[in-house]
Amino acid sequence: MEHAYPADELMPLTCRGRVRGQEPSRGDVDDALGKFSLTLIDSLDTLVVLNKTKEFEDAVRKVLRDVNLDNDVVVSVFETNIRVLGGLLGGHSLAIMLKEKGEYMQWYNDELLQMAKQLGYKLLPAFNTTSGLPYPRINLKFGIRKPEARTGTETDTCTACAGTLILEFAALSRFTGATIFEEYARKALDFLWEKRQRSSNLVGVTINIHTGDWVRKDSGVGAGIDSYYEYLLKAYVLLGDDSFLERFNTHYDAIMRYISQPPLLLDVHIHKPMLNARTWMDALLAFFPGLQVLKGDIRPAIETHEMLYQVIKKHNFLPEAFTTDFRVHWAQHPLRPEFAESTYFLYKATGDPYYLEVGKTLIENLNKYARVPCGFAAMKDVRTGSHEDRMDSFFLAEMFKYLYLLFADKEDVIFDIEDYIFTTEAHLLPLWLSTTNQRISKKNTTSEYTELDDSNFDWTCPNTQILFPNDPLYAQSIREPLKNVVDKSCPRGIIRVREESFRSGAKPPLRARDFMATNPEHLEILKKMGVSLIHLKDGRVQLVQHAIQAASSIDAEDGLRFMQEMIELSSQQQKEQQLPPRAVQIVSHPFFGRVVLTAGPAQFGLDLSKHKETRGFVASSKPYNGCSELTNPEAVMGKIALIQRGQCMFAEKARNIQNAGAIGGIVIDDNEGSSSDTAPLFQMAGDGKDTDDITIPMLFLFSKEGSIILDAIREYEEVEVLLSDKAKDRDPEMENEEQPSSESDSQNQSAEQIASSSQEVDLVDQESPEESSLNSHPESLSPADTDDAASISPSEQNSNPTENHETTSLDGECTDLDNQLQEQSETEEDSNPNVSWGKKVQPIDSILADWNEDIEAFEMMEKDEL
Ligand code: DMJ
Repeated sequence: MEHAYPADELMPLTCRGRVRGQEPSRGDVDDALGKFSLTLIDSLDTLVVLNKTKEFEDAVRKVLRDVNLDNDVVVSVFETNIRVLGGLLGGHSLAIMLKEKGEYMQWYNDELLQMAKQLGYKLLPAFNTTSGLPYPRINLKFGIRKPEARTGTETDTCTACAGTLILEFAALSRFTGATIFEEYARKALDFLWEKRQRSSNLVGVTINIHTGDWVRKDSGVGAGIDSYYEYLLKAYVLLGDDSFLERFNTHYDAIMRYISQPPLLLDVHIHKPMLNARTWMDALLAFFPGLQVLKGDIRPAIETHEMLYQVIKKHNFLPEAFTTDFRVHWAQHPLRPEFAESTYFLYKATGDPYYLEVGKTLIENLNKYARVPCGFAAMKDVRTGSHEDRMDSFFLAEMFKYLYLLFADKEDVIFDIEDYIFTTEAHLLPLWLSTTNQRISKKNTTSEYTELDDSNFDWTCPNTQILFPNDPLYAQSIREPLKNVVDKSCPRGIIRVREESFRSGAKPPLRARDFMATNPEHLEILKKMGVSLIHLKDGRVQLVQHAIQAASSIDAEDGLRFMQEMIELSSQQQKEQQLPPRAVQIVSHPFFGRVVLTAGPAQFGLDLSKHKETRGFVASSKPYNGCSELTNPEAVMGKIALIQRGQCMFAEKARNIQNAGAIGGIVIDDNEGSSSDTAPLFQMAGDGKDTDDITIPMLFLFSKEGSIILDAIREYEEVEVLLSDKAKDRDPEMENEEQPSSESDSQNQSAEQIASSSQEVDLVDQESPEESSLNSHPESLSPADTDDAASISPSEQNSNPTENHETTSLDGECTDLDNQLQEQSETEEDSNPNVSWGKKVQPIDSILADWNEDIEAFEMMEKDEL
């Protein structure tokens, strides 16, 4: 409220509001922002849960006074529904509850509900399709079709986008008596149900809203589908309509049959559900154990949750995507609440205090790594600990609510939470709606449902059995075998072949390094070996081997050798190309290491992945572009020089500041508004000559990140930063610890290698033009992990030497891997951010004075926060 209101979201690093159109576009994520004070609306019912009734009353008044729902802005129908419509309805539900109690909200006269209805009518034009599936976006002022609307040409939407409306729309209908909303949401759900793949009973990720054809035929329980399943089960709970339960059970049966590979949940193809569609999982699926609790299927919920927790313990947060052998696939983490949500439901179901310990870890990590002076910042890269200037509204709507409720006793919450159902955005809708205004005709489709095994219904309502054994050790006994599932995982994805055939050292008839995708002879050889080329939509090519398609078993083994060589080649190239991000951490007052900026490395100068971090105060160089001898050497001497990008080579800038006595350099992009949020990081190249003379570390910051440092200088004059590969612990007490010894430096070095893992391979730059189509892309992942298929998706091959297990694991042994993983976890421990930031030689009195001043400022800041 202090820094961002009335903007939609807080930008916690720059301490201001995110106003759409005023910041560089982030693409689809910005579609949640409708200039309607999103975070305030999304947080309304959180305030009541947290027993901040007075603040809730004030917040409702602000919403009624300030929020305009008629802005000329194109928003996502899905996000607006779950966050804004859901937020208004959750607020309304608790407002009437409070009013009835007789103390607060006595003035309230359904004003939030009226706003919700107004918004509901604004969303209805999106449903104007023959299928009844909504368009993905709508203009709040102009709707869909008008030329001013700037939307309405889309053909596809995600399954979750079309299938996550029923709770809010039905609640709106039942609160107001206007049945149209529930009817529209039901129609969309009916259509999705009709379009399910009939033999697998699964749905794809995206669907054409006009033809109903599946556009993406992969199917999982995470991104793109997640809340469709959630809403089927919850619609049954809220509306008491059996058809929703039957649909849910049919899908659940299919999910457990094909997607669930406990503790993993792996995407498959809807037509070939025995074939995995990828070898990584996304963070959104972390809600699924919570849904399984609602379904009553506790065992797989415990297993998947445990696996996710171990990934979190490894990286402090759940990366946006991680591979089946638990490497980071997409390193960002926007403070998503799904895992906290599942932890809450598992604790409710089992009463096992273990889940309180899990919650404590989540809170500690948030405070330690995400908390910044103006809020909580998303992690740009869980490996480096760098931040993104982003705090999504779901952080307050969901994360705070679930974490608070996890620890709250019944009497800590002023109403009975059991009387409500949580929407996907954790908004609260009262269960009494199930018997109110039930005027919608239900479709009688019971005959369409697959006959399910009776066990599918063991735990559904009304449940006459005990939901789970009332045994405190029950959950633990399920977790125990999974204790080391992450650290001791065997790499998956490569078919195991006979050991001796590989020991013979035989080479494939076509060597990977010679392969050209345009050579017909090569393609013929590949075919013989059972290797097929898949041309991806974006023009890239992927290799997949199906041993059973090879001409003979010998050809199949040749194919495996070829694939093996290709993996080695791609990881080699990856190693040469990788761009491990670096971190610039502001360590001086009042930041104390809490602000971490993502920086690009240089191909010259001190390699921060091999040496200890560099710490120093910053000073701008003169001339600012650093392209000639500095005129202010006294100012940069012993400091980290700031230089503007442009007008000469990076190496030339480095030499000029080094000659002036700088101990490091930060090049700041001259393209105003550029940001690592929107542009890919790159390495600063040398000048084509020998750059061995450059011995200081050089990092690159985009303009937005650079301006955080420049603003800090303007405000605090003395700004001290740490240049490193990975953010260090930001506990102020660590500030004056001993410098790491040279021994720990070398340990840091291997830890760096670990930290820089999981870069994606792009073979384009390294190859001849003919070969350049052999490429990778985060999405270009092929079926793997099947018994008869081995695939290479270079993007999945980790460039990290300690993590290239696939290249040596053909013999099926895990011993080496175990050793490597052990080494890795040892080095990771060694690289624990609890190492010091280095030490300045300073008299003890002055250190203590500084320290006290820091602590005072820190305490002040703590008081001021949120
Ligand atoms: C939330 O907005 C909702 O939970 C949605 O269903 C998907 N996930 C985001 C938060 O990660």
